Amino acid sequence: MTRSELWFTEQQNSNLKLGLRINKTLHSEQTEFQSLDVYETAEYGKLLVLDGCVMTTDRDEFVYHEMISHVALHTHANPKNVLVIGGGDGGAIREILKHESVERAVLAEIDGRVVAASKEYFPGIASGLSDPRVDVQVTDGIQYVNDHAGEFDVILVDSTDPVGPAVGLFAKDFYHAVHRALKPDGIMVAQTESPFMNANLIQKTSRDIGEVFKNSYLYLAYIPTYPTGMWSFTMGSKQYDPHQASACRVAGTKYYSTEVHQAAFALPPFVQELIQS
Ligand code: SPD
Repeated sequence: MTRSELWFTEQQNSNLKLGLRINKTLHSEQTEFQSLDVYETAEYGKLLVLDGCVMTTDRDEFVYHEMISHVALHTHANPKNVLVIGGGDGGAIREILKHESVERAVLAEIDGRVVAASKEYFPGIASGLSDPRVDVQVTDGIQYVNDHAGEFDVILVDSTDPVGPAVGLFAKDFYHAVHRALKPDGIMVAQTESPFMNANLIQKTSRDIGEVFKNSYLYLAYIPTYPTGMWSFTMGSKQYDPHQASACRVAGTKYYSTEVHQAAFALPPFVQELIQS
């Protein structure tokens, strides 16, 4: 049997590409907001691509979804109301629902086609979207936070990369709106890209979130199919300190643990320098 010579490549800059061998193209469309493709890859299972960028794969999605969710949800003493902005595949929602304290999880996703494609091609990732605690809103996340002051314990910004529909989700005005949408002890976490590829963006978001919130913290996780594999998240917290988080209170995680929570905040000096300058 001959191997397919079809490759998906994410062009990271003029010198760097990430490539995944494709067995089959399962879906391709241009939505109102972006291009959306689903491929079956030879190494990483099914792959969701938006505007040419890897969003998630069956094989490594757990790292990103556990780390964008559980770090904040274990830092907060009693998270009941949680909002995810973006994240239409449902992976963050699936993790949030593992917390018994959570009474309501809202997903504010601008592109309903992402939700539909995830339900069809990634049922394991989208599995929480039909849970009675979940409210799926196909809407602009920026508008949603502006309209819901003081409602949430935790807000997760599970955005695409800072191009196209996601640009506004990396702006300081948006972090102010997120701050207003949180309760007095609320926490936000935003995905903030790769220290190798996006140093300037990390510097800016860290500074902006640090100016808007009482405290900000950067932490890392390792995601093979994201550019360079090293990925950052930035937390803004009104009160809680993630170093004082509870021990892991959910079962069945494959990356997140009590120890990984603490270790994720240990930054290599070159990353530490980014957020100090
Ligand atoms: N370069 C990849 C950045 C994507 C971050 N969001 C992914 C969405 C998965 N729920």
